[in-house]
Amino acid sequence: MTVHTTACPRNCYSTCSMRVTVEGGRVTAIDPHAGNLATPEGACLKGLSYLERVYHPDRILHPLRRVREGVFERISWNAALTLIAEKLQEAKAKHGPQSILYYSASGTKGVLNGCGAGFWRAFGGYTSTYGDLCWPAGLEATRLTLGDNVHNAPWDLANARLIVLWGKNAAETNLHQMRFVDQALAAGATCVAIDPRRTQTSERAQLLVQPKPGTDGALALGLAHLIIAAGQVDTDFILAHVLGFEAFAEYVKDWTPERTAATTGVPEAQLRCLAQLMGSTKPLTICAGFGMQRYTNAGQSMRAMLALLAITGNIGKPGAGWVYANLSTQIFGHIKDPIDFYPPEQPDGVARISISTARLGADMLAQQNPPLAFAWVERGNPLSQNPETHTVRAAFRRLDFRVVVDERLTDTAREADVILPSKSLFEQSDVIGAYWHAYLQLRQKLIEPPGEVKPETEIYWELGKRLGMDENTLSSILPEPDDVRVEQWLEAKLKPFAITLEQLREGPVLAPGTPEVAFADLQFPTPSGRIELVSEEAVARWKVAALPEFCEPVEGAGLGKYPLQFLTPNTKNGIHSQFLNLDVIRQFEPGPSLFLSPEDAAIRHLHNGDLARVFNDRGELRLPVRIDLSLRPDVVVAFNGYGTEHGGSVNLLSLGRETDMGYGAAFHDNRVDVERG
Ligand SMILES: Nc1nc2c(c(=O)[nH]1)N[C@H]1C(S)=C(S)[C@@H](COP(=O)(O)OP(=O)(O)OC[C@H]3O[C@@H](n4cnc5c(=O)[nH]c(N)nc54)[C@H](O)[C@@H]3O)O[C@H]1N2
Ligand SMILES: Nc1nc2c(c(=O)[nH]1)N[C@H]1C(S)=C(S)[C@@H](COP(=O)(O)OP(=O)(O)OC[C@H]3O[C@@H](n4cnc5c(=O)[nH]c(N)nc54)[C@H](O)[C@@H]3O)O[C@H]1N2
Ligand SMILES: [Mo]
Repeated sequence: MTVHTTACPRNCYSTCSMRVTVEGGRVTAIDPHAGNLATPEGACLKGLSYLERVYHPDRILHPLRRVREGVFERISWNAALTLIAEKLQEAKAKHGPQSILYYSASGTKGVLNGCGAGFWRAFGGYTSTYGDLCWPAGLEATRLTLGDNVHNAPWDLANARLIVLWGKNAAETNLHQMRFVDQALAAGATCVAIDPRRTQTSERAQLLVQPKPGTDGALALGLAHLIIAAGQVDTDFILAHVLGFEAFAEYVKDWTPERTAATTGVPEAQLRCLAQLMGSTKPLTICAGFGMQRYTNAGQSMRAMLALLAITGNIGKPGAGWVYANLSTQIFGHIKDPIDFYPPEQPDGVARISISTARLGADMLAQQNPPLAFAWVERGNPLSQNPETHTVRAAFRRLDFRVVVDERLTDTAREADVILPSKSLFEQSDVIGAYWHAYLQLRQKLIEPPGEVKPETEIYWELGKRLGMDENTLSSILPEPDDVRVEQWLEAKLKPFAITLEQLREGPVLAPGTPEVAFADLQFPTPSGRIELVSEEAVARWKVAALPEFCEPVEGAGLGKYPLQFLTPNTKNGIHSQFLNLDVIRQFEPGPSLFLSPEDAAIRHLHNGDLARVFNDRGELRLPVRIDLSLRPDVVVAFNGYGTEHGGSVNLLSLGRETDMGYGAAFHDNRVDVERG
């Protein structure tokens, strides 16, 4: 029996460190690792469920070839790779290399993930995607305002006197953050949740504010109006460190409590109560989640929220600041493809086309020169997770050939001509970062992959040889397919940062230069060197107003023909489309439901358990009703992550539409109606 340190690589804030027991070549226990000060109590149920997931009968253990719709047969690696190489060469010869789409998403973290883009560059070009489904509007709003995406150490939240969990459901999506919220509460702090839903997070807050979806920008401006009117601003801080306060103060004069209440649906008395709290309690930390970030006005809303911290001087101090996403561990940026985020601006001589992740289906169909013929998907399940499932499916079906690398037969894998099995977290070493704490961690290889499973780097190596790439080219982009070489490759990546694999084998290590308190020196890497409430860069890059002005979300209340806002947030016990097939998870998350307010259910004569049809012009779903006594009327909710097996993805109803900045996806900017199914 041996015990090893490793970490959970899922796209999740917590990125928990784990102590894993291996007996006879099998993982038998997963325990906490106290060395990670952000996650000392260890993994959540999902992390513990790896004991089931890694050995689950749903895992694909060898390459599969499609015989006809829904039917696959086992083929050898040799047959699979030879066929793929042939199809790649055919597409390249006929249309050029850009007829190949390389699509990857957030299935797992890791430095080795960057090898894919390197491989396709060496192939001579490809079509990639820009933007991201997850967080970019908020990243960009933060960068424009503060200059950088860093925040105070997770445990510093215990020092806050007021915590606002804004569009963030930490008790379900960042469990470990609630420990620091609890510590702050025990020391007398106040916690406020801002969410159209009542959640496990808001149950632990003293105040729940339930705005109409997509109106957080207006809410922030109305709060700023009251704070300024009450003379609760930090004038010295503003004079020294804030750009554009006067213009901002002038603009928010119009955001009177009456207008704000009418726009947001938040009662005036509650607005005044929250403004009083924010204007008078220091230090204040706003933990902004991704909720309000999934609308067409997301970036401007987040800029308005950031302004509340700037005018009250709550930045650069213990217990204060903005906790959104911490990019301190993104130190390997040079091997990440910048075009993934910003499309046309970094030409590097390789002929690449880049299409929008948010509009994936429509952009795939629209591409002409050359048209797409081949897709390679890894770490992603776009038929469930990207907007506009119908269009994405049509776009995949239009191609000549599709390869999907995944561990399960997902909705996307079902569309593939060849499915290649992917490794689990215990089957190849990699170095991973995080976006809440700032630890770098080693995700160690602990067991041999089952069946014929190979890690992606090995797949690329073998495929490269069949495509006639020489070993020098391949070894300049990939580690050789051998455990020792993989670790040497990782060691070389770490070297410039004076971190060794041996250190990481013991436990997590903070990324170099990680501050305990972000912006403590009050230096802001913005064009003006100040916190920018007025941003010329926002105007130039995103064509939005220089001030964080409020625009209604495109499918906002009263706009369009459908009466209900459709929110599709995350499940507590899954990560997007992952984990939901496991028995241990299904005990708590048996399947999707449609949550309706009692008012909306009553007018439609719907009761708990009835089958309802939720629909708009884009699609429909049939789901069992759950009446949620605390939901805002005019809002309906179904969690994202479920697919065809459960009646279809919620994205059958969403539209591929970008956020105002960052090329994100405006998933919740989506109106629907509900009727008896
Ligand atoms: N258990 C679990 N944890 C996860 C994930 C998961 O799938 N499951 N995914 C990880 C990833 S990739 C991400 S991006 C994060 C996301 O983490 P969170 O941001 O915490 O999660 P979401 O569910 O996207 O949204 C949070 C809340 O925003 C609310 N919301 C929706 N619209 C609005 C709005 O207009 N205004 C306001 N104020 N609130 C709104 C929703 O009701 C929801 O409760 O979680 C990470 N952690
Ligand atoms: N309607 C709606 N849609 C949403 C959201 C929403 O709030 N509402 N949230 C969005 C957000 S925040 C995100 S981050 C995205 C997530 O979108 P995705 O990243 O596409 O979703 P996941 O289901 O996490 O993972 C995709 C696949 O990666 C596979 N995978 C895991 N590990 C590996 C590996 O090591 N190798 C390979 N090859 N595959 C692996 C998993 O089995 C899974 O099938 O979804 C977005 N979609
Ligand atoms: Mo995400």
